[in-house]
Formats: sequence, C-alpha cells, structure tokens
Amino acid sequence: AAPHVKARCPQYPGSKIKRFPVPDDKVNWSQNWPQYSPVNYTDPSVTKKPAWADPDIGAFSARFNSVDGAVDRTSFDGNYKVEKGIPLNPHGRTGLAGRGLLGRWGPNHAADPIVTRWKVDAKGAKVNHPVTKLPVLQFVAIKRKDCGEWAIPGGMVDPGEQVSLTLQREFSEEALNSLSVSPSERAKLHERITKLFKSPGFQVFQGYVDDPRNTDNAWMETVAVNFHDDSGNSVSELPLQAGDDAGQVKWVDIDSSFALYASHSHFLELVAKERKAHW
Ligand code: RP5
Ligand code: MG
Ligand code: MG
Repeated sequence: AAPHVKARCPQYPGSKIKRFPVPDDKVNWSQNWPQYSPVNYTDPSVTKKPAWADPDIGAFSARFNSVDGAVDRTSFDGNYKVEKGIPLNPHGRTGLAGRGLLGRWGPNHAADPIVTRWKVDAKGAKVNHPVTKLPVLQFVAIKRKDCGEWAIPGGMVDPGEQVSLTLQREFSEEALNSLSVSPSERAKLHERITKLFKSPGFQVFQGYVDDPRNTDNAWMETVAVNFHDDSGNSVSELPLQAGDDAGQVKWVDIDSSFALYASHSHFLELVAKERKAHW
C-alpha cells in the first residue's frame, strides 16, 4: 500500500506543532533511521482525562492487540508492535509521538455511514454524467467543524457499541441533528431511518484511515458501510440538518474531483465502482 500522506501533514491539526518531516522512503519502521526524532505531543483535550481517552502509558495497563474490557484494541491490520509498552503505527512513521488529538493508544475505532441515492432530474429520471455516461450517485456529506473539510458523517465507536449502531447514531447526530431535538422527535427520526440502516448495506472498507490526527502511537481505523436508498423515498426525503461536529450538511454528487477528509474519497470510489456509477 502507498505510504500514508495525511498522517504526515506538516502542521498537526488544532495546534501549532510541526511534525518531524518523514520522507516516503523512511515511513516504514523497518528502515533504520537513527536521526528520527519526532515531536512528542498529546493535546490538552486528551491529557485532561475525558471519559473517551486512555490515561497516560504507565498510569494504566492496557491489553493491546485484544479486546480490553469494552475497548477494542485490536487492529484490522493484524497484530501491531508494542515497543516499551507503546503501540507503533502499523503504517509507519508520522513525525509525531504521543496521541495528539486521539484518545486511545493504538487503534481508535470509527464507523463511516455512506448514505447514497441516484441523482435525478425534475421528472425523476436518473442523470448520467456527460463524460462517462454513467449514472451519478449522490451521498450525504458533512463539513467538519474542526478543519472545514467535507467528509462522510462518521464518528467514533463507543466502548462496547455495535458498529451497526455507531453508523446509524453518527448519521443521526451529524446529518439529522438528532442531539438537538426532543426525545419524541428523535424517536421519529430513528423510526424513519431504521429500515435503511437495518438493511445489510455494502461493506466498503475496514481498516486503517490516513487521518491527519494520526501519530506514531495512535491512529484511526474505520468500518465504512454504504446504505443505498435506491428508490429515493426513505432517507432522501428527510430534511438534512447539521449537528454535533458537523457545521453543514448536503447531498453531494459522487465524483473523483471532490476533495474529502482523510481517506474518504477512496471509500466513495469503491462505492461508485460497486454500483456502476460515475466516478
Ligand atoms: C476518520 O475520522 C474516520 O473515517 C471518521 O470519519 C472520523 C471519526 O472521527 P470524528 O468524526 O469522531 O472526529 O478517520
Ligand atoms: Mg460524531
Ligand atoms: Mg464525526
């Protein structure tokens, strides 16, 4: 696989910290590199010990490479190395040690719901792309508040939470603003999207995410699942409203030229290919 790129972004997100520059040929840990001296950084939001974060190494005993109580510390990439008690990023060096903005040492598990529909014209007929002649898919995108980039409305799997629940919950929170409505409104939203989310969906990807928050010792992994509203009469009819860590939300045409957060563009490419849609 190509070496991670966003995980080596020069400026660490949400900080003034600069990563130690890592050239492509030094990403792999197996390349001996005595001069490597990454900056050690863990964001104050993590060190102040919120419920979603681990304590510091040494202040607790984590069972890495296993399901540790309710926290899944296994990686989709297989067993990762733990050196002097600290997990090593399986995709290699990032120029930054510590956890940065991530709560967990080692893998931080997320889920990405890719909700799609066909793009249709005023008469309801599918729209084909002028160049590829293939039908155009649209997906629900959110604009992240942290970096301003467009993204899939994904989020972290809570300890012990089933990924199927995370997918539906994060979509509800970020694209339907379920956290800001009354319990009865929330129940109604839940009912209206449950059928789509209970359908098996198409599992697009599971594994490492090239996320700008990744460090040498903490990284994002995700399960991305596509829920497709083929007839356009379930989620397509819901009013989208941005919530939680999303600043905006809208249906976006799936197209290779639309820049997205982390590895999200790669996930959409897989969806487009699977559904024989324009990319
Ligand atoms: C990405 O970060 C994942 O693909 C997922 O979309 C997201 C989860 O983090 P938060 O949205 O909770 O910040 O790596
Ligand atoms: Mg969220
Ligand atoms: Mg999120």
